[in-house]
This record gives sequence, C-alpha cells and structure tokens, in this order.
Amino acid sequence: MKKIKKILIANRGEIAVRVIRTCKDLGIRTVSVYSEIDQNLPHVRLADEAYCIGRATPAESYLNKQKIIDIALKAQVDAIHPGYGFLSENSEFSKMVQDAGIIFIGPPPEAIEKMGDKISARRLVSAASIPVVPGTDAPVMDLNQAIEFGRKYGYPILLKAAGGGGGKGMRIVKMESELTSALRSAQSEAQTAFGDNRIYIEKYLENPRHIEFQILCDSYGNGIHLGERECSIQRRHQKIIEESPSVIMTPELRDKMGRAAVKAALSANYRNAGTIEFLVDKQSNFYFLEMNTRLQVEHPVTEMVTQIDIVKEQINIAEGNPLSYSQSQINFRGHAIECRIYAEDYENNFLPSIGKIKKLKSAAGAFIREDRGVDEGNEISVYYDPMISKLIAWGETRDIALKRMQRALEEYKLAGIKTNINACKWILNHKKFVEGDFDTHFIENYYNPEIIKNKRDEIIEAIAIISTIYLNNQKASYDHTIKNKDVSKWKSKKLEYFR
Ligand code: MV4
Repeated sequence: MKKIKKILIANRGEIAVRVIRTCKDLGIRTVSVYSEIDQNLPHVRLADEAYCIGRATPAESYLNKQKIIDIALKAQVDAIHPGYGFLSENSEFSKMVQDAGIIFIGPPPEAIEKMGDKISARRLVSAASIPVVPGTDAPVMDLNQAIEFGRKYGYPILLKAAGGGGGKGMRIVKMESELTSALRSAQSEAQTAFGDNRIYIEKYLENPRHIEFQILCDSYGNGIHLGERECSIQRRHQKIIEESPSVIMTPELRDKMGRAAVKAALSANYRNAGTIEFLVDKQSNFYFLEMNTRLQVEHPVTEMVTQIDIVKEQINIAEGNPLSYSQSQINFRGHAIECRIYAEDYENNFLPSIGKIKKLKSAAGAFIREDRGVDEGNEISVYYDPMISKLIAWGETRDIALKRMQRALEEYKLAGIKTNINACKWILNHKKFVEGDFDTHFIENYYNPEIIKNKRDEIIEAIAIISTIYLNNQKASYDHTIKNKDVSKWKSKKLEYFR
C-alpha cells in the first residue's frame, strides 16, 4: 500500500481537467503534459506543473510513451492516470509505467490484453457462464468456416475484428453470397486498423439497446457495480447522449446484469474501474459485447446517481486499498443524463467544425454539471477529438432531468464553430426519445438534418412576417387580425422547435 501524493495525467482536455479536480479535492499534486498547440488549455493552467511533450500529432505527444514516463520520473510522481483514449488501453504502456516503479491508475497489463483481444474476452466471460451472442470462439481462418457458421445460425451475421472494438472492421452480412467479399474486406480493414487481421463472427442482433455497467475491482478480488448507463443514442459508434438509469431497467435485471458484469471483470483478474458493454434485446435478454478497460467519457452520469467520485475510487484502488463500498452500500438516486457537445456541423453530416471558439457562454444552475476542457479563445483542431464539453443534468425523475437539460442547452451559446447543440435539443424533444422507445438505430432511423434546417427557415420566415407587421405598424397601416394570427404562429413555432 502506497499513499499517492502526486499524479501525472497523460491526457488532455476535459478528462485531464476532470482528474485534476479530484486530485485537488484529495490534496494530491498534479502534473499535466501538453502538445505544442495545447499550451493555452485549462488542463495546463489548472495543474501544479505542466510539461510540453512535443508536436500536435498524437504520435509525437500524447502517445509518446517513453517521453511521458521520462517526465513522470523527472517530476517524481507516484502515479500516472491515462484518462480515456490515447494510452489508456495500451497494455505496453501500463507495463512500462509499472516497470518504471510508477503506479498505473488502471488495470494491470495482463487484464488489458485479455479484454483487448475480443475473441479472448468472449471466451473468458463465456467460460464464466455469462451470456454472449452466439458466435465463433476462435478466429475464422477460411471462408468455409464462415459459410458453416451462416448455415448453422442463419443470417444476418456480423463479422468483427478480434483486435477491434468500437465498430471498426465490422461487416453485417445479410446472405451467403455476400460472405466472400465481406470477409476479405473485413480482414484487410482489420489488418490496416489494428495490425491484426483476425476476424470472428457473431449472429447479428437487429435492434438492440446498448447498455453498459460501471464496475470497480480492488486488488483483493472484490468487485462491485455502480449500475448501468444507457448508451443507445449514438451515431456511427460515437455516443451523443447517455443516461442512467436506463428506462428498461428493473431492480431485478440490474442485479442480474450487474452480477454478470462483476463476474466478467473478475474472470480477467481485473483491477480498477472498467465498463462491461451489453446488447439487450426487446425481451430484456442481455449479451456480453466487450469490456472497456478504462474510465469512460460518460462516467459522470453514474457519479450523479450514485454520489460516488469514480476517479477518487480509482486512486484508492491504485493505492492498494480495498474497495470503500460493498455492493449493498451502493444506492441509486434519481436520473442523470449527459449530452456530448461536439464541434460538428449537425446540418452537414456531422463533419467536424474546426476553428477558434470566439465566444463561449456555458450553462449552469441547480443540478447541472459541466465537464469541459476548452475555454473561449481556445481552438478546436484537426488533431484531436472535437468534443467541446459534456453537459450533465440530474433530476429526481427522468422527466425533471430532461427538462433541466433542455434548459441548459438553451442557455449554452458558442460562436466561431458549429456545434451539435441543436441536434441534442431535437433528440431530447423527440417523442420516441421522451417515451424511452429507442434502440441503437435511433439517429439513423429518425434524424434528418433537413427537418431542423426547414424549421430554422420557417422561423426566419416568421421573423420576416413579424418585421413586416412592425414596419407596417410604424407606417400606421396596422392590421390586428394578421398580427394575432402570425404572432401566435411564430410563438408556437418557437416553443415547438426551440424549447
Ligand atoms: C453487435 C451488434 C449486433 N449484434 N454485435 C458496435 C460496436 C461494437 N462495440 C459492437 N457493436 C455492435 N455489435 C452483434 N452480435 C450491434 C452493434 C452495434 C452497436 C453496439 C452498441 C452501440 C451502438 C451500435 C451501433 C451499431 C451496431
């Protein structure tokens, strides 16, 4: 057991700020690293010390393992927190940190490896009698094996990359005739993306929900879960809105899935915070999908409903202490929802919107949390993820949380870059979303930028009508009937589209 007094955060932006904040709360000193273009970011300003580690390209900065470890040694930190992305799921880095005599605030390299290989993860958890989607338990080496699988389980089937995760190298195959070319292209894409062409096959679940469980494991083989996060609202594997609890959850199902999640993690001798992803079908059958061996972007919704600071628990576990809570001490209260605000053009296929944030007026108020790693004046560049901010709202009920989120999004103003804020408002207002009736295909099924564009045009038209009336009024040729009709039209539009 070693008291951690100083931590290097091997990351940038909002997650670096998030970790620094808990360190400050705990009286732990902080060291930031930054690339040449990041020197004006909040994570540099907020840390006790900060070191430039190279050029903007991730390979030359936030992925430069040896350089980061050299700085950690020079700054005499006790531990390194990797955040998410970058080196967070890199077993070699976890090993290098350990070998340098520094604590890695995350799982041991062996656990990262076991769960990083999706075939080995499937095999492990399936051996622990956790349901997995019917699939192959070894890579598919030739076409005949794939054909055999398709004939046995029926189509559609899904080709997945063993080295993958997050949807890269995946191919849905609807019939046998598509199999040859799908397998070939999946293999070559996997080779390019992960340097590993191994493909495995699963039966394709058509309309699942994506629900994940937050788990915590200590060094003594104890594990607990902190409930679920509903992550079905995503676009091309990028999550946009997450919430906890999921509207489909019951205490019984949570208990069952939570136990399975803990068991899955312990089957890999997991330690620290992690997430078990499940697909859930309409009958509430659940299937293990994969494990994320890191702190996740959406962890705040869990913090809001459990009142547990997950980064604090990560540090506690990394110090070698037993878990600070038993499962029966975990209580869930209310409902939390997170919107990821991205620098993206929601009217133009969500293309990243690069540039300087000229103005930023954020949202606040009771039960609103914002995790953000950029300020007014900072730049969104092509080098990193274009996420600007995470807005999180809590309420005693889902309805209250949704209304608070709408209000917060209404307050939020940015200039200089385009954002997905209007798309978030649109989702939160959608009948199906409000009713909780959605799956992973929500955005592709319902989102149509033309709808939002047209609504905006209608509003411009309404403003034009009102302006005309106003001008006419000034000219003293004022018609009450037109005014009342058009003003109420304008008002109802505004309420309908921008609330
Ligand atoms: C699936 C699936 C349906 N059936 N596996 C996508 C990312 C990767 N983690 C696994 N993914 C999926 N695996 C089977 N057997 C559907 C998806 C999937 C998905 C999963 C979670 C969240 C969003 C998704 C969007 C499309 C497809």
